[in-house]
Amino acid sequence: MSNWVRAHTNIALIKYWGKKDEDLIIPMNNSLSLTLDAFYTDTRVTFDDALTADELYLDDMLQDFTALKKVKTVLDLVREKAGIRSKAKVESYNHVPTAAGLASSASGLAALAGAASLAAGLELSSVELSRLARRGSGSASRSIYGGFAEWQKGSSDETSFAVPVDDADWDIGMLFIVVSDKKKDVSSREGMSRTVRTSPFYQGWLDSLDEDLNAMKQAIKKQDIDKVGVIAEQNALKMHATTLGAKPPFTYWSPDSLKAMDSVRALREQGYSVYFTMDAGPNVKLICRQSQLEEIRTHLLSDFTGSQLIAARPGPALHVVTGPEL
Ligand code: FM0
Repeated sequence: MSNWVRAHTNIALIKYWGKKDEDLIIPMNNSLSLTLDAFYTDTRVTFDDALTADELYLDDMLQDFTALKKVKTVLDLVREKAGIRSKAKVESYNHVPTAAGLASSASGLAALAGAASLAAGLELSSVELSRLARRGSGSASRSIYGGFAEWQKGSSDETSFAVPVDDADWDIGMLFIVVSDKKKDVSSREGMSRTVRTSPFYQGWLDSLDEDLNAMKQAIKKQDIDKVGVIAEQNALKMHATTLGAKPPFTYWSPDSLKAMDSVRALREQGYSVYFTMDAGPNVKLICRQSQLEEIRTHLLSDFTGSQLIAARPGPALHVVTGPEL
């Protein structure tokens, strides 16, 4: 039997931004995402008595201690649950169409949760897998599912997990605009922590979330691409607004991010249902009809190069694969 597990990345339409409990990764708010076909991670875990320390190989390269930190959290939880003492070798392959900083902790930690529990002989439910992935990285809790998923914040380790919302088997897709990042990085972990602690705008973000979440769920149910897009775009802009009020302030936007936003607005003026969202980096992700992905991509080729534009469709849940795709 193969121990390789594949998890696809997800992009939040209602963002997770801020933790109530930084150790257990309990979020301040519910979030809602779409899992995508284009980006995924294949991972295998082998528990081995002969190892003296956990090892992480990412795309065949041995990683240092920093990269191992989130991985170790998940491995320790699995060892504790399964009564295993051995160290583990983790082999992981990231499938991102370009080397463009799109590698996501969401697919990585979700695949690890699946692969480590499989290797340990644990038979976990989706909810248990979601809780386990959450401890590695919050957004990974949603990558257990295909289609749309909602991470319900809960109030404890037991009650904070994602659930499926809709299989996304309708005319929706995403187009990634990969822009260069010349600025110094503020990780999402550090960025959200600083914002919660210091930004006077953070409370405003929290206060408007219930409304966004409810409207988003309605829009998904009605398969209304324009409503989904409008709400997602506004939600992302509000999240990014909180970072400007932080001490010290920061932004994930680059000049090219603004250029991409302008292109989206111009396409909208031409009648396309197209909207954008952004995460903890300068790349811009477009929400549009799956049936118009290629048409929109063609239009954008006047502003961006082909390799900057990556189309994605809704992707599947966590699953076992016969071997890694190399
Ligand atoms: O995905 O500190 O999961 O909802 O991408 O590991 O729990 O990397 F930038 C916005 C993802 C945050 C929004 O944070 O943080 C979203 C974000 P961790 P993550």
